[in-house]
Amino acid sequence: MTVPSLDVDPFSREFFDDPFPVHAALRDAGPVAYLSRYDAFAVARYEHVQAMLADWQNFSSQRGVGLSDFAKEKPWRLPSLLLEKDPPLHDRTRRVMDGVMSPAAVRALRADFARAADTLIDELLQRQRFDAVCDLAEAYPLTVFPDAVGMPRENRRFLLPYGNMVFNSFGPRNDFFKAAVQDAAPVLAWVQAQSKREALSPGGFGAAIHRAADAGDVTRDEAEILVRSLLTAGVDTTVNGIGAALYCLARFPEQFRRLRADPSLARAAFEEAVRLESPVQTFFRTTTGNVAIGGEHLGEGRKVLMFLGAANRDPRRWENPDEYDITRRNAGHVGFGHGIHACLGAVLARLEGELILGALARKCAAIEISGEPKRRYNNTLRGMASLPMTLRAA
Ligand code: OVV
Repeated sequence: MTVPSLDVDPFSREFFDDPFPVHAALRDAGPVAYLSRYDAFAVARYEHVQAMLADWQNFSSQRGVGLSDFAKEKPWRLPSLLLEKDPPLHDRTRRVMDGVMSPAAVRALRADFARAADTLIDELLQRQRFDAVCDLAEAYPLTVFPDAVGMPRENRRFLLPYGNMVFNSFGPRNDFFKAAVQDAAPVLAWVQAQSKREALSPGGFGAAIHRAADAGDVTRDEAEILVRSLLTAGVDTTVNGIGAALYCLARFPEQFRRLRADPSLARAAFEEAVRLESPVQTFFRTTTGNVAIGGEHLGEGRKVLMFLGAANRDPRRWENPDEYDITRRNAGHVGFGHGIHACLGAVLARLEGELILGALARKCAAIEISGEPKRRYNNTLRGMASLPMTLRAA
């Protein structure tokens, strides 16, 4: 075997604290490296991550997009009908969900989302100091997203430990995963109940999914699993995306000045934060037969970890990859994935990011980190647990 072997642990605290030297080592090792600790392969160069994302025939999602191989281990939850399926089943459910999250449906949310963003920034401007994670990056999606799904107001914070658990589950059964399972145990029954038709108000995405069952496009059981996808993937991701943007704008004041000078850059500022910080860092695929990656050959049934975050900072693809530059031409970044599994909710995430950063740009003269940031540890997601922040009114 010519594939270089690395002893690194990409699911450890040390790695999460500073993944970038390991990202560089993985990219420099070759198109593919062997992760000896996990008996899995790693792909970290942009070219090959992008090619893998495009190639669902050779790199299957059906055997799970985590380390666990569903062909060998029983899935710990009912598999997702989107994330953990290949064509043709994937495409059937994806078509239904594309209809539910149509451009028109998302456009209809804009006014409410904008009002919520303005109100929240006005409230935060009244405070000396707040936590940009809890009070902003979590608070905003936890208001607008469950509203859009049609969920009741109570207990929405329960979505956070639930998402944290599922995103941890794509890694090994390490202490991060075990702690997340413990944290989420009390909310599991609640989350499951929220997928039911009776729990969802008529105007939302949830009800629209259940109407697709009336039309015969999916079964009633499938409709509940599809609502579960929204509840799982729709909050922690945008929390970390908005958190990343705030963290970037506070660390790159020149970029915040540019955003203030032209608030129409808000959407671009969010997109660039998704590239640079890559809230979703990794997903696995499983090889469906003998495959080649950049001339290296892998056999059937091998797990391959795609480092989206490393691809998004690959110097082979990006100029000054570690710089946050809100006018960078960053089209093609893989922060929302690529190909048939590309993020379904990206339209919503971008709307949320645009409106929160737009409100900041119009209302604030300065944004500062005013205490010690604390990292949040998760096997898949990159972000902060705490980010003390101060805003100065414009
Ligand atoms: C992208 C993503 C993450 C987690 C869960 C799901 C999707 C799902 O479809 O359940």
